[in-house]
Amino acid sequence: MPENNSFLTEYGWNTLLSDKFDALTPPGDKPGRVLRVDRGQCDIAAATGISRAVSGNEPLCTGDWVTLAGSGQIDWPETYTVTSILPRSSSIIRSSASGKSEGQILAANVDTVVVATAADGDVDLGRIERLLALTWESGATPVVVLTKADVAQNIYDARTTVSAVAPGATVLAVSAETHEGMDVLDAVLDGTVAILGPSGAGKSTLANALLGHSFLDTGAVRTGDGKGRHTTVTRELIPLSGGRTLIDTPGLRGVGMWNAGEGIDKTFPEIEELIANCRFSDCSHTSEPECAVRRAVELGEVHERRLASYRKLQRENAWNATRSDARLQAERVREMKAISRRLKDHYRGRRQ
Ligand SMILES: Nc1nc2c(ncn2[C@@H]2O[C@H](COP(=O)(O)OP(=O)(O)O)[C@@H](O)[C@H]2O)c(=O)[nH]1
Ligand SMILES: [Mg+2]
Ligand SMILES: [Zn+2]
Repeated sequence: MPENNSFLTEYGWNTLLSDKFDALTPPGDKPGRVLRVDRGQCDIAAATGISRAVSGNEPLCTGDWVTLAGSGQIDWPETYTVTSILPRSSSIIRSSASGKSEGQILAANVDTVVVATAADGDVDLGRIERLLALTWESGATPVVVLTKADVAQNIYDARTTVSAVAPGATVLAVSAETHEGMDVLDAVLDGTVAILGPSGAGKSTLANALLGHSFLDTGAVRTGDGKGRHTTVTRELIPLSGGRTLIDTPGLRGVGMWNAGEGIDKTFPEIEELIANCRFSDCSHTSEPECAVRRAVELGEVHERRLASYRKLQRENAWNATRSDARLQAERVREMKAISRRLKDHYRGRRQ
């Protein structure tokens, strides 16, 4: 039977992915995209429609393109097994909130990240910078969106202020209420889109506006065979128009820096540029002599708040790296002990 991946096209399947897939995949395996992950299983979109699949060994995340073995029979939707993950074009990683010293991948293959901020109150610039660093690091392109433009005090001022902390990023003001700016936003959103921002920023409302219908209504599931089989799956990845998709990942409130050095540098290019001129290569830009960054702050060329924000993210990034080093160290010790224990058992066994 010829493969028909037209259903998958709605989830972003294209010729580029098809080539990647053909080059990497054993014959017989089929492509799929992860819509949501829970323990050991996931919801996937495949040519046959939406199914459940058994996860393989590697940890999956929403947005992953995977190879599937099995038939994906309509009455046996779980017969798919994820056999491998296609290389990720981007991954959004945060230091895990649970205090574990590991990075956590929130979403993969994201092309555009909307950094959402409500324009109707005090705009938290530090949070925007944090999310920008996370986004640049991930490989996705950020678009900073000031939401609730209809109820902002002065949307032009807000946009100017935000643009100053988002060099290299597009900054837009929108209202999901009046639809002001929505067409411009729609035009800049490309590929797989994720919306990040604090609770109350208007993320869900924005998602609904982009989808053109209520987000919750999207729980109704299409099937590939048209027989109307109804499965209740909660999806975090939803088709937008034109093969674009929207990822709505819960739990993005406390995003910590994880291995995000390059992302931080890209967020603060005016500071990054100066660092090479500091006298000490490990300058912390606090009280060292001949610090080019502090000098620029004194001359009013770099904003004090920007430097403080930069240092905060850098410190956090370094701290998380230390934690991860400590964890790797502990793991290595545990492994060594396990090996020596096994050896001991082995030799003891031989002596008996
Ligand atoms: N006036 C106005 N209110 C909005 C707009 N977008 C969102 N809101 C309101 O802001 C609140 C939070 O929005 P919500 O989408 O739930 O935010 P989320 O927590 O980021 O998903 C809700 O009461 C929305 O009705 C907008 O464009 N204009
Ligand atoms: Mg919400
Ligand atoms: Zn310095």
